[in-house]
Amino acid sequence: MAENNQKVCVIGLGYVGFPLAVLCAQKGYEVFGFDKDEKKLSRIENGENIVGEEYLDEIIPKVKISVIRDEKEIGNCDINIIAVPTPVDEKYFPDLGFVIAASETVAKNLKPGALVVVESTINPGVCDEVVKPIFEKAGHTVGKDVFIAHCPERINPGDSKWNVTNIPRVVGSFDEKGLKMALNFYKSIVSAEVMPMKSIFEAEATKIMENSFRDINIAFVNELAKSFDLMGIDVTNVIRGAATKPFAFMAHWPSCGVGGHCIPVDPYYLIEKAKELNFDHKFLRVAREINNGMPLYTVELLQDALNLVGKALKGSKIGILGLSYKANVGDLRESPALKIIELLKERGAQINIFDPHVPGKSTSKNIEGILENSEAIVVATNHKEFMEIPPEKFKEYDIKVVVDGKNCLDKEKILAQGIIYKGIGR
Ligand code: SAJ
Repeated sequence: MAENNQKVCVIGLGYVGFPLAVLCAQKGYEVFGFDKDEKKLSRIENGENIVGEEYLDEIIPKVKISVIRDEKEIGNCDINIIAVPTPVDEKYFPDLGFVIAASETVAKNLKPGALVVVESTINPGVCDEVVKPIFEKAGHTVGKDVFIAHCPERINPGDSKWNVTNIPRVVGSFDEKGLKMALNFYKSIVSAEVMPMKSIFEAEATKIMENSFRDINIAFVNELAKSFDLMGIDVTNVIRGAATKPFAFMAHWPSCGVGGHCIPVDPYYLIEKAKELNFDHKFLRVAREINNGMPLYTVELLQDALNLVGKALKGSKIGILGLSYKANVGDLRESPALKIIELLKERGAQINIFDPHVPGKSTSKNIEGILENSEAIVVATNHKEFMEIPPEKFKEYDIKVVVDGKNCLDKEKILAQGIIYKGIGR
């Protein structure tokens, strides 16, 4: 629970910052939220669950989050959490603009002696080379009148089991006092292990390692999917077979691409940092190339399947089921579906889109609507609504080809309808 009425300010009220702010308020902190997006602030004032995570629904009505519109009010807070995006630009170069802006805002208004924790995912060295100098330039002495720590976020949007209340954390700082302050804070809100790292660099490296681990393992099964497809082997059955081994194997699944705010982005932070030190993370680079190539691979599967029924991509009516980067959420960031649509349009296909979680960007209002306007279907997101489509329905609407980009449909039943089915590696 909160110590002696400490005030917490969360800078960045997205899928990471907002749940954290709610949790801090629930644990007795006086919580303030700061965000550039006025809409978010007013929605929070209206008591809305602005990230839509169900576990927050019952907590929000019982807690108070005060929004800050005058950044000077940050100066009342004892603990400042920076939870802003760390994207990459179109050339996959890290964009620390949000972290820099947030750090400058906090540094300008800092309460002397306050703790500043960066939760945004960053590469080793960012706290030392980017964040710390900002506070020093503002006249603060790190370890004396400001304490800086890094506690990388581990939010998994849409996960009904793991969330900010129970996910273990790692924490690193520049100094003992900063580490102690950060450990005390996270131990007061998280009902899971909070592991102190030997340095802030180790804390930065931990998260990048976690997500790079995921990216290379997905690339591994994506490459297997391509080779096993040529051998007529269903890679998903082989993965299930390998997963019967109770140790030393961790299943990942091939798909039409790797999206989201983290997995396809974080490895580039490490690749670029190591490049500064003349080290080439070729393995990470190759994994990124494989995963970035999956949308094109999916389009080529569709093209070959259409050719089997005497059709070309050009002029064909293609229905895209799903825009979001992962199941049952409405988040488009780095979504492979967007790349697939771009590639199909370049090849002259006529596109229809339906994603129940992204109605604003769907051209059809429902599944029947998209099926009646399509000759072939690409499943780009494994939303539960799509997995419930009876295979007969594809036949009913005379769909000739189904490309299952998330291997989430019943292959045998679709084939039994006389429809060409192509999965990713199955
Ligand atoms: N994907 C595959 N094959 C897999 C797993 C995922 O193709 O075996 C694809 C998904 O379809 C999606 C992308 O990769 O497009 C990312 O999937 P994700 O499940 O990692 O989803 P994120 O990015 O929302 O959440 C991840 C967290 N996910 C899990 O560990 C399950 C975790 O890595 C981080 O806590 C989080 O990013 C973060 O914030 O860094």
